[in-house]
Amino acid sequence: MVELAYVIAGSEATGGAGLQADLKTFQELGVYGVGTITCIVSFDPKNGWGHRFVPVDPQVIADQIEAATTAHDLDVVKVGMLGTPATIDVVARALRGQSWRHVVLDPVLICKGQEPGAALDTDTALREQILPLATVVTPNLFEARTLSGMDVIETPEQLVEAARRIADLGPRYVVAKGGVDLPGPDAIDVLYDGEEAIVFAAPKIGDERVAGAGCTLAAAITAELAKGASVASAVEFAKEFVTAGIEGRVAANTPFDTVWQGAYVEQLTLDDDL
Ligand code: PXL
Repeated sequence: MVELAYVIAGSEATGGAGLQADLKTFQELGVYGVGTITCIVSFDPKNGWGHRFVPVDPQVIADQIEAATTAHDLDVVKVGMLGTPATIDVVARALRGQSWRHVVLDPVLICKGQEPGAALDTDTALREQILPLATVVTPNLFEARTLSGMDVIETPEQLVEAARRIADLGPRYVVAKGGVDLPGPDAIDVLYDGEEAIVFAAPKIGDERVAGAGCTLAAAITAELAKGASVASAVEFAKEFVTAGIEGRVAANTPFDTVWQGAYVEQLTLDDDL
């Protein structure tokens, strides 16, 4: 029987990030994906591809969660962009309403185009209501700085310290992502499990951010956990999967490329043919 993975996240209209990237990742990794939409992001090509952000009505989010969790016995969920305190309230209530084997939180903090004031409320609500429910959280460098309260994170050691501080806020496992933003030749990610830190390093592929990398990494971790992997092996595999997706990235008319979730399986097929 196929395993199921659930995602509660925003729609991103170009197909590069958000729920679209999550569901593509689930499909590539052989799990049956179920998705709930929290908000709709439509980049604006007339305005520097800035974010246009529309939250879904909280009752409609609750209805979607009711349909998804009643139709299926779901025990592994990824939480992506939430976007407003009202959305966070309704998602936190739903998460508390049943037990989960894993809650993987991609703590998407701000979205360009949102009011800074509203974003602060959202950050606080995410930290107070969702973070303590997460078993795994995957902050990027900016999110790691915000959640840890550390102004400067420039070395792998500082990234480990940030992961420790974020673990103190509730989640058992913290995957802190240095990505292209941490200085040095390698893309460094840290997995902290409450006791020890494992540092993953892979040579950076270019020095530009590729859209959808964070979403895809957290979704790949979620899919692997759904299939029964340990957190450490899920994270290690997810990094390989995203690295392939970045290597095989899709160019678009946007100023940034996007991850191709099909690249990992394509590479495997090529290897088999040799
Ligand atoms: O990559 C972060 C992200 C997550 N979710 C949605 C987004 C974005 C970035 O654009 O639009 C819906």
